[in-house]
Amino acid sequence: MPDGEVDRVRDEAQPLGLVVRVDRVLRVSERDRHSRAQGHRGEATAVALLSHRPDRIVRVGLDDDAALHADVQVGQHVALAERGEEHLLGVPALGVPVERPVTAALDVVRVPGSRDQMRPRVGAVVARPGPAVPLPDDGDRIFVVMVHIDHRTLVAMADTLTSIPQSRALITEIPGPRSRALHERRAAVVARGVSLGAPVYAVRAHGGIIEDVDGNRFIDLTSGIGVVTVGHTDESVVAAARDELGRLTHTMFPTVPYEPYVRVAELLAEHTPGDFPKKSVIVTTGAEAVENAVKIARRYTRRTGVAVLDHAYHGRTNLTMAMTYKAHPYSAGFGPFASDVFRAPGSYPFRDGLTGPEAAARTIAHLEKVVGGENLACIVIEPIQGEGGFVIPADGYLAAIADWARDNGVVFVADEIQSGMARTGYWYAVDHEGVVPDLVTTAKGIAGGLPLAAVTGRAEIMDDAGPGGLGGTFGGNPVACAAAIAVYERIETGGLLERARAIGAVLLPELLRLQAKFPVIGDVRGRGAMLAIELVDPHTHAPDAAAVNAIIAFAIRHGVILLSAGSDGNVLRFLPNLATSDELLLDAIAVLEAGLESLG
Ligand code: PLZ
Repeated sequence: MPDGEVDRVRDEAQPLGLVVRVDRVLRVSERDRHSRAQGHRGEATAVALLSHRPDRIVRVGLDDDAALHADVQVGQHVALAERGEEHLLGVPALGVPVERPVTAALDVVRVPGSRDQMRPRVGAVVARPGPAVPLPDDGDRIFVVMVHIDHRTLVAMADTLTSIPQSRALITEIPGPRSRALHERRAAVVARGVSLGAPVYAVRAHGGIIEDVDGNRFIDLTSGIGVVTVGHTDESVVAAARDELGRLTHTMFPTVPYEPYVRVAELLAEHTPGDFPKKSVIVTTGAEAVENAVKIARRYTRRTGVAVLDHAYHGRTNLTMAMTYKAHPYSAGFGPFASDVFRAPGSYPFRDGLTGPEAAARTIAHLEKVVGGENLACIVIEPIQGEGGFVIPADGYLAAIADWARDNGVVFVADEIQSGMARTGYWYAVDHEGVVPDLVTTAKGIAGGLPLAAVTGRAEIMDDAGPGGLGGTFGGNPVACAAAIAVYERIETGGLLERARAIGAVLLPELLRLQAKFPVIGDVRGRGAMLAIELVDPHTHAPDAAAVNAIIAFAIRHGVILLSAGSDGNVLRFLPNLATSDELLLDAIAVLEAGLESLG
């Protein structure tokens, strides 16, 4: 049987109608559930262990649930892992035509707790009495079915059980037919200004792998631009978000407050650099965090000027467009722009050859000339520039700028939206330099994929704005906060700072090896799991964006998703998530090497 194909040959021949092998656990989203039959009856999810033992139906229920002893019906609602099929529960397609009564569940999972806490997960299955059920990692042993239990709604959990083999697999040409069909639909209704990276449409993801609608599996070296740092669909993050979703979806914190927001602010205070009282405002997106940082600094200093650097990226809102370096595609034609934004040259060692102090002197001299330190509310700097090409300033640059800012009463804002939250092997990239900013923006990696962002900093600066001055409807949504709390825990207890450094230790030597072999690689740089190569003409050092684009196109055809960066588009960046195994990383390097070879 080809990889991943579902064998449903015998599913009607067996007493339980469930002899179906699947190659992995699948997700059943609300949307995909067949609601006709059980809509009015409530539904529950059970997990059937099919490991060549079609007689085992596992029911999941509360410890004190009398219904566990009642009959169940395992019916049509068999969730089948048809490769790439979103429509999981189409009854006719399954060839299980009639619901059949089942005399009893043959195995019972009792989950302690009250009914509204019932969130059965794989962990619950593992905890059942009897032989351990393998975790879904091996992908072909656990299977999700829907069972009816009278009028009870015991609510289901199937999407927790995501598991995708951690390997590349190319089933169709790239893009496959389903991706192409989706692309046609998209072209008719999605604005052209929303760019298109990979030409494949994702349907699920886990660990370091994204699976597309055609069943192809890709090694993801983008992490949604550094967002799912703890790994795709990390079990504890998904569980925390799901729990909170069912408990408290939204109140708006300034209207009716809740604990998870406070907890996230505590965690931010604890993990951002600096040993002084800190406060936070939690918002939803990175650009919003940057806007708020500027707003807070302006209010505190009673000044208006904002300093930013060449190659900076801070967002797409009106103010952050003005702060972002590159006009195309980010700001051209979208003006007029916010005023009082001043741009200065930064430190780009590969291109300017300056030491940190030299580059800082240049930045400072420029700012003093064009605006004057006394007119600046803040200077906003990415400690490692993200979209700008993973540019790491030369040693001592950030410290010199921070000193100058302090001496001039300028608020030093570190935009750590891409470089923060364990990405570089430290909580924040400034930690590498021992530099302590006044304000820090955090977003992307903080909530495992849910939208959450924050400004954190010195209490006296943060508190200058009065009640009502900061906030927004969705800022610090409870579900995103719950996910963020789980992310902090995963980073701390899962050794993920170390893992980020280990990823750097695996990838950097490989990239340096490739640099020695391919002169098109002008520079190799990065920290932890934030790495890049800059491609240039070997003779003139002119940026070679065409080579970057060719490699990205080659990589996707071979099952690896890569991303470009850089003001000249000539940087290939690597942002693997921290659940990506060394094996996957090295496999991706092999594809990169073949891509470089294909340049000829
Ligand atoms: N500051 C340092 O990296 C977002 C954006 C890519 P938002 N970077 C990825 C794109 O094409 O939109 C980013 C960042 C830094 C601010 C932002 C903005 O964060 O959450 O996208 O608003």
